[in-house]
Amino acid sequence: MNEKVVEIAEGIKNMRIRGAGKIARAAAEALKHFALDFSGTEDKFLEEIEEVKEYLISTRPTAVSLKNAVYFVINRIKGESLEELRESVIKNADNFIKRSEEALELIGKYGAGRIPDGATILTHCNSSAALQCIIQAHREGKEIRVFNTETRPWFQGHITARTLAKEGIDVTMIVDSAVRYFMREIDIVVVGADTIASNGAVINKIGTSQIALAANEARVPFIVCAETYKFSPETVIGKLVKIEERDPREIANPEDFPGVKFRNPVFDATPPEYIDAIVTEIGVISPYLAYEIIREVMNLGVKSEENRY
Ligand code: RI2
Repeated sequence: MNEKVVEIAEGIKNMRIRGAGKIARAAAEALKHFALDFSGTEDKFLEEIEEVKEYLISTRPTAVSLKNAVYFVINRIKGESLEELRESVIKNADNFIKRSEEALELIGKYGAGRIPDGATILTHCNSSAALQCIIQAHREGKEIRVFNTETRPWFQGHITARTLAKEGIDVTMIVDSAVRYFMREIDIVVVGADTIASNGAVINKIGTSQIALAANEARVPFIVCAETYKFSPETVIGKLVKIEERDPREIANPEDFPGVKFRNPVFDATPPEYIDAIVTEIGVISPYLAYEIIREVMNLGVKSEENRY
């Protein structure tokens, strides 16, 4: 297997590369490296790229962004000769990365509009899309304050807190279990997404659904920022989103707790009734429009499961 592909795939697996958008762009980059470095016949190219596809998709099971990126590049391969095939993969990968970066910019603009001047925002984990909205609101001159969860067990909240502080935004980090305690101070919750199902349920970092419940109880708006490639075509044909369970040693050393079992699911699902809006690059929508996004943007042929994104 191509060295660069292995380096990226292992980086995604061990979370050196993380965040649903970043892993999608990294997967596209891996396919580009495969094409750049390949030497052999056309048939071998097509055979090996299938192996690379399966390998990349196997690295993390929940974020559909990863699969959608890989399918975006592979479903659009055109050409007969090796040169044409390679060029096509490189072009598709570059195209995906560019579209993904442009999507973030637009999400920032649209999402910032939903953040009132003087707002206290709560965010969870580390989402580039959510941060884009918060930072954009700040750059537009809005006086905002952010509470962010540290986000056990990987503490992605540390990245969020540092990023916001660097931007000069007033940020306060809290433990995950303090969310309801602070909810009375919050005006809006802004989070990202790893996958959005056809019924509008949002799969995001573990703990998101508890935050949504607390927000709902306190009548605090809850918005999700997500590029359209976070929507899952295969949920239309009845597939359930697989929730990744990682090594319990990410929580504690089981040897220190004889007789104790550990579970470490890293995502959960927030039902659409707890979500006020989803901010995408094609507009701010209700979660109940998820199916429309999947159908129109991803051109889903429900007849073919392969026909993703
Ligand atoms: P962006 C992350 O997953 C978090 O759950 C975050 O909310 C989501 O991806 C979306 O991130 P992980 O890779 O694509 O940390 O908005 O497990 O950056």
